[in-house]
Amino acid sequence: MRHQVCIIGGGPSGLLLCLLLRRAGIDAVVLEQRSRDYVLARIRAGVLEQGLVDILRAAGVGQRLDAEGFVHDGTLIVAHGQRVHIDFKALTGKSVTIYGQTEVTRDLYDALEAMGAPVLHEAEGVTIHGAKGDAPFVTFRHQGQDKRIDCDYIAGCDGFHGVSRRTIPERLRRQFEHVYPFGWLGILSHTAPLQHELVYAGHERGFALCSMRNAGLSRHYLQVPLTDRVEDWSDEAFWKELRRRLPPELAEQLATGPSIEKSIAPLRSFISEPMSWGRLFLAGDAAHIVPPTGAKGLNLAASDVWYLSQALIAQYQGDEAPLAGYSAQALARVWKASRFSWSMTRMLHSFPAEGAFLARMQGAEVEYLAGSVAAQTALAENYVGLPY
Ligand code: RFL
Ligand code: PHB
Repeated sequence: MRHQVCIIGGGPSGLLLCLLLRRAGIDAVVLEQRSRDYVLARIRAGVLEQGLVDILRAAGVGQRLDAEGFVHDGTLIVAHGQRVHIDFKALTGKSVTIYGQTEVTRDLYDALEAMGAPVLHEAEGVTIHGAKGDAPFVTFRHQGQDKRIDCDYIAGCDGFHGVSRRTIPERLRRQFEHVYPFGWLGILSHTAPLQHELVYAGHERGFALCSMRNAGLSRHYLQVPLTDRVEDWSDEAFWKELRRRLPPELAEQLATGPSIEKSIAPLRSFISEPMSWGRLFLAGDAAHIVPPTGAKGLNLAASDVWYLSQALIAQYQGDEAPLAGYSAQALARVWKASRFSWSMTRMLHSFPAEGAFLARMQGAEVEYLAGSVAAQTALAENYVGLPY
């Protein structure tokens, strides 16, 4: 088999890249190790920056998003006795849209299917060959048969645990990592969202976040020790703890009910440089991970994919500079979004091992935020997404 671009990984990065390339007439294929149902069952991101919304619309997958997504003009931060409303719209002129990653993925699948674009699910043993040379190819097993795809370029969109990043020789990679001493326990429930907007709550018992997917579906999170397991948390215990971490007037309004999904995700910051090697280009979680506090993971995947799609399109038109500059261009935005995610995480979580000094610093930071339009603007401009 031959395709111009072979994309490894059928998460949002890989599917969006495939759609953007195919819309530009470039023959791209996606290899995904899991089944379609498995990919669609993963509950992940929920906050889309304007940049991602614009890309989805331009790619022809904005219809359901426009009909069903919630536009949020701000968010509420409650911590250290302060209640700070960050008015994105007034401070930056921009908003974010609440629309689940699962729905984005479903829309991308549907659009690719309608175009007859190949997404090969349950591709096993995907291996990259010759990425440093002029004739790269990818081998894998699909439906019981050994397969080979020859291509011009390979896009590594296979997430943090994928094979693409590790294909780049270790001596050429610089990895930067910060592991936080806690995780997020998340539940999805058929209950009304706490408020119209998201509520980020810093509390001495730990961080909490009240988010949503739609008017009848809530997504809530609690900071938990890394040693906790999902089985340790009954629904009752979750709701009780969430109430304790919210200010009383919000705790009173919290609607509770049975969970329909419950999972724990550890938090880390991770960046691998460079994001390209020969004819292999990494995008999304394959190259970097951010803690979810700033809602940046999916949005960073989208900016990578945007840069990469434009660079590949230029390459096929004879302009080689954008593809040569892809890694540096993507990394510049990745570092800024990683800094924001790290600073939001530091400001709002409890770090008991770090003692009272940090807790006081966090208090001072939230107090400063509450009293400074400049500080609120800086937070808002990062939250709605830096331009690309
Ligand atoms: P993904 O989604 O991990 O997809 C990678 C795909 O590659 C496949 N794969 C392989 N395929 C073939 N061969 C192999 N060897 C393969 N190895 C792996 C995998 O099966 C998978 O389908 O990466 P991608 O596409 O780069 O997308 C990144 C986003 O999924 C991620 O950054 C976000 O979900 C992060 N994130 C959030 N991001 C936001 O922007 N806003 C949020 O509100 C937000 N909330 C979150 C989040 C992530 C969370 N978790 C669980 C990590 C909340 C949570 C709880
Ligand atoms: C979510 O709804 O899953 C969500 C929202 C905001 C975040 C992280 C996750 O910062």
